[in-house]
Amino acid sequence: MHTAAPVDVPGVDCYNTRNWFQALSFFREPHMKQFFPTVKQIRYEGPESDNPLAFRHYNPDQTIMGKTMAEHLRFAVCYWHTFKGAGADMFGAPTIVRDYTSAKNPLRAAELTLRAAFEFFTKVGVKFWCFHDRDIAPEAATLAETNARLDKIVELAGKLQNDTGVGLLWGTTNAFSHPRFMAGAATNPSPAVFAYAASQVKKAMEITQRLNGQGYVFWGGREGYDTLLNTDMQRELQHLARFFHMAVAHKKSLGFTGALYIEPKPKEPTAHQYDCDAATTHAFLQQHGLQKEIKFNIEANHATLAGHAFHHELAYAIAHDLLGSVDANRGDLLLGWDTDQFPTNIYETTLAMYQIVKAGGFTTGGLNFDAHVRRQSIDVEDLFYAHIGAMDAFARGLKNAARLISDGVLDKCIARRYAGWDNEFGAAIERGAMSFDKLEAFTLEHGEPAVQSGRQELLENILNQYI
Ligand code: XLS
Ligand code: NI
Ligand code: NI
Repeated sequence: MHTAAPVDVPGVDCYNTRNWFQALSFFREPHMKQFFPTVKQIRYEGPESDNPLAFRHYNPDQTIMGKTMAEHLRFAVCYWHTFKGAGADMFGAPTIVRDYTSAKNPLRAAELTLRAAFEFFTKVGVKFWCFHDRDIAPEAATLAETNARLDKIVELAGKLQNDTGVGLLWGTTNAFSHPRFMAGAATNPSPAVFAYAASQVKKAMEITQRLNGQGYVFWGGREGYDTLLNTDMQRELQHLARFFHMAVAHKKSLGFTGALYIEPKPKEPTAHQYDCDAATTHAFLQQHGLQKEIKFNIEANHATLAGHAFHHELAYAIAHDLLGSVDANRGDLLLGWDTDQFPTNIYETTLAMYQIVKAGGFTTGGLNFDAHVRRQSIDVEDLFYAHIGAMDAFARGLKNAARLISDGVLDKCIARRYAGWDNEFGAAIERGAMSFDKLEAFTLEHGEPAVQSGRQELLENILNQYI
């Protein structure tokens, strides 16, 4: 193992850009090689800048509605796509080669990758990262050896977090790549696989706690089925609920104070995934008495795969006090699968931030870029362009949303549209003081109700004025 002495950067506060420079000095120590030497700290240069390696809109220290942009947006970089993704697809080999993954010794490669990741987080100026257990340390022959590898890497991750001020937004487990999980993890027909998955989640939760993670995610990669011909759906759903109850119990026994999130997705890789969308998952949580224990990590591309708009899934989660965190990406509607592209659509980031800011913003959650560069984007600079564009897209969305909220234009229209419910008659229905008999009597007395325009086109025009 490489044993470079840790460099202390006291009091690094990443909400403050000046301190990012301080944190960066860590990577400039003579014993430390830079992994991204062609890229310096990314800074805000304003909308007129033509520097491709600068922010035009994301100005972390700028205050909007009482919080800085960094506090509102709580950006996170995901480890799996950004540092482990190599551009392979089902028709082609990896296209992306990084020197930090090339070491023969798998633990040495894991360590170099982690160091590269923290240089990247610091240079791009995010406050958080997210990982799967198997992203940061490769699986060994036995669970015990795998866990020992994790412990080593987590120790280094803890040091790098301290040195840079970058924190863990959430951790998770990969219980879908290994062949043992081909028929699912918690919904596997074999209790031994269920047990393996539980052991993995137990460890992943413990390392998340050790790294001060603000949350822990469950994405049910293969928790669903390919065909009902071989599936006992009722039994699998019971097992899934049992698994979550055990996870909640373990969280409590650890004293882990982070939030638990389920990340709904309708399909892919399974034909049908049980936590299909926010509403389906909400029903599942209620059915099993878990609605107070688990919130949602809403992913944009999963929303569209489920046939919903991203902001629909956010609005549904918010309406039921279930919004925890967000995987910020987008799909390609022409392709129709989970392409995990970087978000660039200002219309969508505006509508998403409108929901999030109106609901009071994130507490433990944030915007995690669960996105990967395209297969032909093979240079390290492409990783930076991708994150800069995505951060700017959300910064613009935030600014637009803040203006929409403070001007109250949509709120005023909605209040007018529902005004009937504020008078005595509407209020009586709402509080349950009416019956079908009374409503029939009202209708017979008042005749045909007045109708009003929904004003959709006008509202769309108004929205466009803010974008
Ligand atoms: C896959 C999911 C996955 C989760 C974490 O579609 O988005 O990456 O975010 O397991
Ligand atoms: Ni995701
Ligand atoms: Ni996804």
